[in-house]
Amino acid sequence: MRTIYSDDHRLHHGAAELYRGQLVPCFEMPARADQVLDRVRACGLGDVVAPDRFDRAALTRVHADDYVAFLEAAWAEWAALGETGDALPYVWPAAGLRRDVPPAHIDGKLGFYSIDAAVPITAGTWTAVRSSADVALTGARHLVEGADSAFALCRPPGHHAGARAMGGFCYLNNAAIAAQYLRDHGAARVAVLDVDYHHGNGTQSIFYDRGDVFFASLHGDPQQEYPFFLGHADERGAGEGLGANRNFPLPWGTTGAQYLAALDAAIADIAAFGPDSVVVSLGVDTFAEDPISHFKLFGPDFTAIGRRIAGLGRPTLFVMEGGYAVADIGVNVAAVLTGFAG
Ligand code: Q9C
Ligand code: ZN
Repeated sequence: MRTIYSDDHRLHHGAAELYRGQLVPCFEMPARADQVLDRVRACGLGDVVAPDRFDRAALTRVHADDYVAFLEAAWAEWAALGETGDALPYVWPAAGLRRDVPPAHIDGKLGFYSIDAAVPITAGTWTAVRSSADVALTGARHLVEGADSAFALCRPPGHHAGARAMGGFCYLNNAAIAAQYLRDHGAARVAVLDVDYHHGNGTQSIFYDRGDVFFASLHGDPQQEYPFFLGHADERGAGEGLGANRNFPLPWGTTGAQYLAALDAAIADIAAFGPDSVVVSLGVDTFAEDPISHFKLFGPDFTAIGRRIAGLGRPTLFVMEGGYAVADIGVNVAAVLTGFAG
């Protein structure tokens, strides 16, 4: 399996995030991708290649044009105020406030285009974000060209980003952009399987009313876990998408055996949908030692996840999402990928 990777991710390095009432160093850091790359090389998974550059139009197939324009300009607008630290949102158009008048000031835009404050924008963020999407698109292109699998080592991650909102360390939804690319290049039906610890709210919302892209997610129950406001079991899709969305909320403390039982159900749903290709939002923050998560998966469980996905027998693109136990993230990702490759 080929890995697609770019050093551009290092240009995105936020300083701090809110955690239990304090500003702490960002959990989503460059060392994460470096660890994964090291393990991919060490385990002999396959070649590591640079991404191709894709047109902006590939991004606006799933994101609103004004949102992409906001991301492109955000740092310049922030820096024009004389700011040198990270741009962060601090006010949102929640219930009772107006969403119909887009603000002109960057402080307003940051809140208008986000769901939370876990999205620092730095001088290099857009370059890294755009490159991360290129990494995913290149992986999708490999599938279109006949590869049976590819690993898009994306950073920053993407699955919390919606059509018009950043959030949860995510800016562009790499998995959704890749899934749409596959749809636009010959795949009539695509399934996205999200195994990150957190619900893939952005991916779900992007495809919620569509019957051509199936979305299945296993994640911490939103009753007790971020993103709290999406990811419940009764979200089954809408309109033409009714039946093409499936959530498996799981409680804190979920073990490997419990997780794999839910995964079997998700995979049965995907098999019944009959996708031409599969995109996996691959987070390993389900690991027992993850610092911000509460599942109890260990190394062999990650191998088992990969093996089960291989059982679908479809061309499969793995897209890197979360995982914050930095010392172990590479081992756990490599376990999924080698489990898949057999
Ligand atoms: N400071 C992904 O795994 N939590 N994102 C914020 C802790 C946000 C996780 C509260 C978690 C986002 C891609
Ligand atoms: Zn996550």
